[in-house]
Amino acid sequence: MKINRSSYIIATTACIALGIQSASAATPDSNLAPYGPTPSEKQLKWQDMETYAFIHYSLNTYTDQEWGYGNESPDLFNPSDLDVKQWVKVCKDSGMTGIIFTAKHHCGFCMWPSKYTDYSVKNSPWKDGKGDVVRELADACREAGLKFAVYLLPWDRNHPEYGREGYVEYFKNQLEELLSNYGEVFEVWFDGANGGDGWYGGADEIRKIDRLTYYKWPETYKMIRNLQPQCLIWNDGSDRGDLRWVGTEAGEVGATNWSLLNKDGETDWGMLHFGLESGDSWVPGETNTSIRPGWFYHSTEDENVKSLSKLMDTYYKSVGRNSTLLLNFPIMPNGRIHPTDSLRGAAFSRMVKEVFADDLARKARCTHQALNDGERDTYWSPADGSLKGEVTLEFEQPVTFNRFVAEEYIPLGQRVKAWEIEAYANGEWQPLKDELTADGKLTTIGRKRIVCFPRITAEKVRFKVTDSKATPVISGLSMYDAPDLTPDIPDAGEKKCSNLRIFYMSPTKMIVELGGEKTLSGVRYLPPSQTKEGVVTHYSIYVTSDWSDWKKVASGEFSNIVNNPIWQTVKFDPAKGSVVMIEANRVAEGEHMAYSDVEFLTE
Ligand code: FUL
Repeated sequence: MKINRSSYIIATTACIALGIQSASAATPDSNLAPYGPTPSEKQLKWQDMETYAFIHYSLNTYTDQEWGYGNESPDLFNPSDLDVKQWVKVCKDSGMTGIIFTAKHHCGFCMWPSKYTDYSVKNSPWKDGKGDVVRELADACREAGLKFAVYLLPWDRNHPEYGREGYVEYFKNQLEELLSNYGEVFEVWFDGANGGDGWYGGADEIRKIDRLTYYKWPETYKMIRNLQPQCLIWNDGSDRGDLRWVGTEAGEVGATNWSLLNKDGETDWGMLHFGLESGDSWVPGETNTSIRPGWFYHSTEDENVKSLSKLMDTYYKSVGRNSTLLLNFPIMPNGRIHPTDSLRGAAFSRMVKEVFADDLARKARCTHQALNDGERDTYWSPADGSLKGEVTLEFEQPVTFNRFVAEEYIPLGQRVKAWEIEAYANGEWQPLKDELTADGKLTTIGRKRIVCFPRITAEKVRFKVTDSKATPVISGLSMYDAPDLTPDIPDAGEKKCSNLRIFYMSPTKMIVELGGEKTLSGVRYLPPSQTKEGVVTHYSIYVTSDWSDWKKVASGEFSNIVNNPIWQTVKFDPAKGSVVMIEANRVAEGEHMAYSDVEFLTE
């Protein structure tokens, strides 16, 4: 990354001549050295991708599940209209710069004809077993100028050897296949869900592994670096990869977000969500979420595609907080992305473009050119090495705006710990507070920090760094007037609709009276959202009309409910009853089951 010193010096001189306001003189410091950990070239390039897509597609799509158990038949995979070009178009139109594809999810089914297993598309009716979804997608991405990457789940609920030595070799072989035969891969995603119950070749049992040692990550990492040196490793809480999970699938990282972690040791939730100020390694956060409540397609969620305002909120809380946004688009059973998702994605991309179309900071009568030249390789830094500094942007005509963006020059490290923005309006300086945080305070900046606040008209705007680990190095300031969004449908999980009589028979049995006999065909369960305590992960459902003859109508697991606490839908053969019992066979934490809401599907 080139530091454009000459334009910097010209800019500074011009600004001083024109009288730029600056508490600590903004003169160039030609000896600025990096401070602390710094990003690699590939981490810098990755962060420039800003928004890229996840695509979840596997046998789950055909079983209406979030996690397969590993015993689902490959016969299920027979899409009538699989069209990777449509996926690529939708993703491109949604502003996505790349795609990460679920080559293998928890069920172990391979979306490419791996030579190491029969549990793959080669034993499916689709294209008479001659198809390769990974190949088609990788090619379509390249053709359309999108980057391509793979999600390969270490936990494989199908493989007989899972939990034993043999599986680790198998996993490595599969990764080698994917990294050797499909061109450039920009990221490998190793989901953190690891070990538990599964089919395991018919053993149908619980297998636990030590996630820190079992997979022999150091060897695998060596192979990845060797085969694809530019590829980033996403790994959740195990051997440190190049990127980190941000501790939630809700689509937001902490407003304070350091791109740092320690090279060794466990990472707790706080470290994932906020980074670690004192961390010794550059491990930036990637914010992942789905455009729908679930990761896989469920027709029951067709009405719950995230609203435009929710997607914008997600953008501000990911890209706008020194992270990237990995946004998931599920594939329908026919092999295409649903039109609502595609329209919402396109609206999102248009809105992002519209919000950031006109940088008002450029209209400042005198501004520091390195700060508003639109270049990320020029920067401003207080001359005296001070940990504080400020710059004022002055406007000939008052400007109206509601977004402010600051960018640090991260090749020299992430430094800023606290900053402020003030607007001079109606004869006084007023602080602008971030309306997307509880206290409105501004802490880290990193690659990009977007601040949202109510629209204001001002003659001058002051940017102040009030605390920094080392002298701040700022590469850009910009201001925008984002159009108002019309409020739209609430997102899944926000509604509360039950007013039924609910009581407990024991800490793990919840009874609901339906108010008369009904023909019941399903139950929906919304877990508590802020805690794992009482979240039901495995359930049985019973129905009765006389309180003595209980008919078991369903049992199973609520997959991924801990990381993604959304409505869970269980459908079963219609059964008559006036009372329903939901039994928690397992809860994520604690002894008592808990819920936010339940609903019943009746005929
Ligand atoms: C999770 C998985 O368990 C989900 O199924 C999904 O793939 C998501 C992206 O990661 O942890």
